[in-house]
Amino acid sequence: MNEIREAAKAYHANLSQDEKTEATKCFKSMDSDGDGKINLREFMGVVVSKEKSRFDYDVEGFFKELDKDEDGNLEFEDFLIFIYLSKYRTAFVLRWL
Ligand SMILES: [Ca+2]
Ligand SMILES: [Ca+2]
Repeated sequence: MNEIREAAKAYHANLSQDEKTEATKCFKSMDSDGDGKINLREFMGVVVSKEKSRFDYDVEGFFKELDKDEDGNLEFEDFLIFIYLSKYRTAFVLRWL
């Protein structure tokens, strides 16, 4: 996971301002209670409804992998990995899960 984390950070650093805004918007739309973090319930709500075809597996396990500090919430940094993986490494995600 550390290698992917680094890649996701580099990916985010290279995004245009518009794309960064888009990523932030996406994060905020998933954060339905607006506390600046995404908990498992919020994550599952979006992933299971919108990405059912691609994420029809262990969403909870995936969430735990993303949650580096294991506090039960995805911070924006964790969320970037999700964006990065879902955009560019879908095949990898499927294998990993
Ligand atoms: Ca939240
Ligand atoms: Ca966390």
